Amino acid sequence: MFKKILIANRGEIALRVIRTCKEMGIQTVAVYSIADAESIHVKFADEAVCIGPAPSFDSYLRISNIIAAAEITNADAIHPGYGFLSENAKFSKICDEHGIKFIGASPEMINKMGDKATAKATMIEAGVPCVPGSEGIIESFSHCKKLAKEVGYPVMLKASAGGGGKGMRAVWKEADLEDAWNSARVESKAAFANDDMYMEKLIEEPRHIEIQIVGDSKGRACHLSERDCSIQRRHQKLTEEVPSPFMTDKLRDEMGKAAVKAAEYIKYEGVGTVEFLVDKNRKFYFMEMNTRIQVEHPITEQVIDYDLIREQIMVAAGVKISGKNYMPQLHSIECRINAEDPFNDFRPSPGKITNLHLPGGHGIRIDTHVYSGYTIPPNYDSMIAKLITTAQTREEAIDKMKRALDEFVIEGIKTTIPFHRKLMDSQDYVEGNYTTKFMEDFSMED
Ligand code: MV4
Repeated sequence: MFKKILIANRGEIALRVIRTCKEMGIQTVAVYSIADAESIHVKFADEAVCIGPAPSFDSYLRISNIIAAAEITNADAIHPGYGFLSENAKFSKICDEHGIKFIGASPEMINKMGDKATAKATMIEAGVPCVPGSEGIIESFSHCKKLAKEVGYPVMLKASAGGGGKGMRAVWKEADLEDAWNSARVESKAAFANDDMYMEKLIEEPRHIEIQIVGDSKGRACHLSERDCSIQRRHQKLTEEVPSPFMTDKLRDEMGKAAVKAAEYIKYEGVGTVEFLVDKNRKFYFMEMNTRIQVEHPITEQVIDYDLIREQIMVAAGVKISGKNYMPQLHSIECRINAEDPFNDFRPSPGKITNLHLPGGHGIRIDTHVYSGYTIPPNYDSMIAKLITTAQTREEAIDKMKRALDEFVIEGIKTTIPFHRKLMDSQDYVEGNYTTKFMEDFSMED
């Protein structure tokens, strides 16, 4: 087992990893930028190394500084958390070259799943349901036009290097295809220095339902049920829940089997997530595979009483997995509390927290790094806390969420608490009647 793990991240996920390391008797090293000198993960770690100035590019993304921190503290593993370098193949490779265990996917796996067209071709080989469309990259516009006719409008153009909606265009008729093709490639080139595109039949009003999987070094995998992440704004998840209100036992069994088949086919090792699009007829299609721990992992932990960070560390240390599939025994909802103003187009609202009261009580979990007097720096992601409620039924979990949101006090900055409180009163939400289109019609106005 590792003696010392360096956490190459910040905020709530850095604290989350430090907590599990402490429970496992593993020493921890925090890295921090100058802007995070007063951050709680620095205080809770056994050691802390400043890795650079505020901008992520010069600190949390600066591989040389992170490796140097691992070397001077003699860390034998690095946990990347999510975001930053968590799915950076070059970082994974450099860790290997320095004899430091990267608690995540291998460089080959990251590249294979990071290239969306390759990932999809692999899933087709594995027999995992995929959206009908192009066999790999589109070679030219004339090829694109021909493909769209075969697939049938509406179609979705997607950037192979993309993800999270960048370089993606829905095209409803041929007259719009060329502009979409050109603008998507320009956007993809700018964002990823790569403009390879692929095409899929457009799935209208899909749900985003993802399956948590764990693979061991023997090529076996199991699934830990689903998470419904359909409520998103500009491809940013706002709230997630398990079980999905759209799920049936049959669908869960089929999606769980498909996710395990995907993981075993690629011999996936560690904790991962297989994302699916689910249409109104409950047909599901592979969308993407993520090789990192996800922000929303706590709701899965809550319903099956399972520490996913511990699992990541154990698998990375070569300990084999239990191999059991898990069905949700409870209902859990996560609301992402962001330092944003929902009454002003969710614009960021960094600054000093002058007063903080965290909700508590039975079935309440809060993953946060903030404290009263903490100043939220403007340099990073706006998420400051995750409020998670867990109960026997969805109704009880929603009621608990309402009570917790009413109790939650954060003064000195604007937050999305009022948005979540209004969401919990929305009839469509309460009835579980929502898709990825939900936020298009949601308004904070009465
Ligand atoms: C789609 C789709 C409809 N049809 N693919 C969004 C980003 C990336 N995860 C893929 N996405 C989508 N791919 C086909 N063939 C609709 C989306 C989509 C979406 C998916 C999940 C969650 C939120 C979304 C918001 C807009 C579009």
